[in-house]
Amino acid sequence: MAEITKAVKDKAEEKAAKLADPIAASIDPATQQMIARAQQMGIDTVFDRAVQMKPCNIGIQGICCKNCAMGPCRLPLTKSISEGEDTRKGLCGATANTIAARNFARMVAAGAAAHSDHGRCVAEVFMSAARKESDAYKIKDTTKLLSVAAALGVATTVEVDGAVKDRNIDEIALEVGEIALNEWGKAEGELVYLKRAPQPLYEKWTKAGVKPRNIDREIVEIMHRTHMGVDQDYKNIVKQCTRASLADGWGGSMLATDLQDILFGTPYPLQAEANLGVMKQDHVNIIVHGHEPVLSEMIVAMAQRKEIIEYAKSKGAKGIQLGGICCTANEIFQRHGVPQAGTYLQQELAIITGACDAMVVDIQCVFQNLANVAKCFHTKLITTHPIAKMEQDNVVHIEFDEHHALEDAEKIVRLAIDNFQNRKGEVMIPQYKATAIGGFGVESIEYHLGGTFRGTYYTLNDNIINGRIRGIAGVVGCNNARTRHNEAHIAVVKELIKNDVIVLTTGCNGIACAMEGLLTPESAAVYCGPGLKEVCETVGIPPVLHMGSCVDNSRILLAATEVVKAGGLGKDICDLPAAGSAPEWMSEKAISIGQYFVSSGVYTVFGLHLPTSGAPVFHNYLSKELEKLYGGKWDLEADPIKHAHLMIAHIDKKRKELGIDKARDRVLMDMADRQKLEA
Ligand code: SF4
Ligand code: MSK
Repeated sequence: MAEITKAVKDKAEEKAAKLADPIAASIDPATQQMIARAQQMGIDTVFDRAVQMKPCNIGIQGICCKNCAMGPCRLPLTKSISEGEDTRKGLCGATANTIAARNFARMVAAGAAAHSDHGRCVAEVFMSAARKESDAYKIKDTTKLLSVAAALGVATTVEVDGAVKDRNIDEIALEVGEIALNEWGKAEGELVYLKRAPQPLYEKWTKAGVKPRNIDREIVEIMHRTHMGVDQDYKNIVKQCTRASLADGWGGSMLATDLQDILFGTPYPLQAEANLGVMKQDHVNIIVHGHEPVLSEMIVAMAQRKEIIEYAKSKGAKGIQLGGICCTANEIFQRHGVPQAGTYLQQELAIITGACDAMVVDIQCVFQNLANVAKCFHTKLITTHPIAKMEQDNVVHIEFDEHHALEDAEKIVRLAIDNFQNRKGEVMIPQYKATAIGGFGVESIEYHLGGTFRGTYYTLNDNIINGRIRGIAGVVGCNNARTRHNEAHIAVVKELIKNDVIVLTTGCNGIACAMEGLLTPESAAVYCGPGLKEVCETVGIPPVLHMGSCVDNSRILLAATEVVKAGGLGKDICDLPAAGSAPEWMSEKAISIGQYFVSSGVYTVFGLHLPTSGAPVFHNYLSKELEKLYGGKWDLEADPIKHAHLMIAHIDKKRKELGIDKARDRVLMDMADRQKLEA
């Protein structure tokens, strides 16, 4: 009997040991609460699966090749190899450098493809709007249209009888759409937007021979070059990584951002709330998850219609509560103030509340396990994109098409409303949420930090030069279940603002900062160093500026370009006291973003690990040699405080090179120091 009891106990302990510790899994109390609830209900989440399945030690280092059927060839890195001559090779003779570079390149290709295909979809919808084929989509922001037209070389005026007149907006929109769509597959030339970069950077790209010819071609060429037996020089492979990543950052992503702004409005600061606590027990809760605002914009519009709200009330709900997960959250937050329900790692947890009447997904970052979790509740899981379906039979597919977008959105919202009465079991919505201000595009930063007078980035530059602001950091990217949810995101950002570095954020870092209350002007008094605090309080901005979704990293490139243009901080992006970071990255898109940041002159630090460590020579090339070509380089640091200080050290180095390090020495005074002076 005693033995049976012990066996049962051992089994129970073994099972418990395979579950995640909610406190160790996340710093966020709402997340901890929902992980514990899932475990009590016997539903596994990504947090448990991360405990149960360890990553492959060879794959994680980037040194497993499966590019042909003679492999997979695995080239483990041992201590003796790293110290001596590296003779490792696959069956074909591919070296560790070749294998790691090929794997890295394929990540860039997948990431650039994901962002750029998103952009292509937006461009197609834009064309329908320009051709007036769609009732749902219209040219909303004509000011942005005119500025994008100028960047694409589309004339905005016309000469009639010797007089210059404004050109018809519809004609401009059509030409913008045609030129934009052409960027994906034009036969000759180079991407038009490359010329938006500072001239010295453009010249570096020209000299290095990395200017993208068209978006699709560079992605295809990576797949060709990394096929068995093609490019076997890691430096040459990295060259193509640069070209494809630039096609993402200065191509597909930038076009996605611009065309989205024209269709749905350029973001300006607005207020919302963030975290799972935004869901409401007595409302129909619809969670929109994925990336393309083409879908979510229609859901937002439909959920606000009077007859739809009345329909929800007729089913016993008090109204409709929308919430976003992942970059869809960022898109509808920055343009409509729709609350952000959570980050990438909270997607299953939104369903675990028992209050999610529908989760509507499109593309990228969507867990297939959502279908298994939804099965345990009443939640309707709705896929909407022709390229992103799920095999499970409880998933409903309602294909979204720009030609009948409003009808599709209505079908989806009514399905969610009809499902409200099907809730079963106890609803448990964690009572945690924070206020957040978002909507800081290139244009609104110019307004807030440049002022109405000058309308440029001059005031921002002035504050950097006088040292109140030490530098600029772009902190972006995903969560990763291999590390404590949001811990590194928040630690890195807090350490930066404590040291007077203003933070520009996108993606899931933006949501993490929103959940932590860092996207409010009031947070400056609590977390910032004296210089940044003073600027934030004077101008009324948060120390962390939310700039949107993953494709909106292109806004960071353009903001950096504006800082260069405003003068006094060098001639190129690499001259700026600025650095980039992705503390909890996980997606292939992050690698593409990292590569285009680096190739645009940004010192870029990733957290966790990089799939390069098994090939030290290749890793060294990325983290040292690339700087000679473009002024930016990769770095890796898992410890968030050290990570932030690597960025700060780089910022200080740039300040010194610019000769503005002394200015900062003078302003580094806290209130007590000042009071002493005043006395
Ligand atoms: Fe192995 Fe070479 Fe085939 Fe890769 S391409 S799996 S290294 S034989
Ligand atoms: S959603 S790519 S987890 S940031 Fe863009 Fe978040 Fe990363 Fe997806």
